[in-house]
Amino acid sequence: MTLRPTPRSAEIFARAQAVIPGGVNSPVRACRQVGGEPLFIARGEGGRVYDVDGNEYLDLVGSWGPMILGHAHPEILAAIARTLANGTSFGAPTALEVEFAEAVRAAVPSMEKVRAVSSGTEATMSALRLARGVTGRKVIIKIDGAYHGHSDSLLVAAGSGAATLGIPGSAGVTEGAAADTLTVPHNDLPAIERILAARGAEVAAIIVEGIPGNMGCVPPAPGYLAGIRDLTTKHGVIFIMDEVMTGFRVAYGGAQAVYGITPDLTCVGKIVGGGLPAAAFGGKAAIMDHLAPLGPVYQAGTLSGNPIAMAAGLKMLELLRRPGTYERLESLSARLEIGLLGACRAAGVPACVERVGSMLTLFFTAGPVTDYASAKTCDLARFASFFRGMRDRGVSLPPSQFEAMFVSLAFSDDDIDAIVTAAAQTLAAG
Ligand code: HOZ
Repeated sequence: MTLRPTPRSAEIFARAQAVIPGGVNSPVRACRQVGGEPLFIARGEGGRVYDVDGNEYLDLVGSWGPMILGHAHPEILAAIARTLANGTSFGAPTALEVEFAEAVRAAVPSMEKVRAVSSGTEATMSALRLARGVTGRKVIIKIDGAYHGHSDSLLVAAGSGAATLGIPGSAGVTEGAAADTLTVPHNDLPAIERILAARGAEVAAIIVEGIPGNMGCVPPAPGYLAGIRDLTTKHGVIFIMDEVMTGFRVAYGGAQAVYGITPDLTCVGKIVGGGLPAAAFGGKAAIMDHLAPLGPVYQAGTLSGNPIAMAAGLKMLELLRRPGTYERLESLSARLEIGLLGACRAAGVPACVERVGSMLTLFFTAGPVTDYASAKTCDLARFASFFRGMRDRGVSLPPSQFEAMFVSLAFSDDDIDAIVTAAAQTLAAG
């Protein structure tokens, strides 16, 4: 039953499929796992988005993380407008880029030097190249079901859209690129230890999501990240923490602040761009100084440090520094977790919630979910009908069981209660 007619979205999607592969510019948006079609969004305001048919949705996608303050935040729009008046791109340095790097370093002290790029994919790809250039080693270790963007060597056993669509290794990635990527299960420190004992001298880097969010949200077990830190130090391996989702989200200083870890390199994105295409990587100065023009590792970009994106990101970080930000996010998100679990229990549906701060996944399995293998025990048909029922009741969820919901500061307690009521009705309807 479709409670909300969406004929305009359907019409645009039909046009889209003739000119855009699958009708979308990023695969998960096609809503294939949930047996639906994408909604075309006309605008957003606070915690809500509005589709082209005029339907309103409480938005738990939040542009996959960046909209932590809600959509169309007036102070961010004003910062963009002020900067826009001076021009949009120069391909030459601006003072805003320096301010941006200083703000990122102040938030994440392990990022002693920072380079701005335009997307999380660029950040992780560049960090890997840097790690290989610095160590002179080829092999990287990544986590099964983790997703770090779509550069070749990171598309092995990838989460997010690759997991959603069942594409564990992408066509077009050469055997050579894939052969240098070794994978281990999430939260399996002994597996990392075994690889490093056998091949440590070949391994340039291990890359982990601070808190994996692309197999759904699956927190690190106690001691896991600290164990990786110890092992990488012992074997001279560069520890890269991908905080594209978690940076400025689970704490102002990201997952590394939550767990007390100092990685060698960190990648940030999403929130740091204030909703515009900006990301960054950074870390120990002794490593970062291998980048051109100081060193031999090449990395570049015409739109890197784009002034509009820098202005939006800087304003976003400034607003997040206001007292009470993360306490409020925690209280809204805990309310959502408790409400969703209560709704599942009342309906007799086996489920668990994995959550760190305002990032969470409702998994349709008894749980706990500790890695990609346990995430895959979920009832995907149940998730699909839940997604559709929630959409019909005015709640927009990420269209995959293997993604995280993101709670926004723009929500009120009543908004959270409305989401929980929609969940209870959806689950009761079967
Ligand atoms: N890879 C993103 C989620 N983990 C989805 C990006 C998008 O569709 O915008």
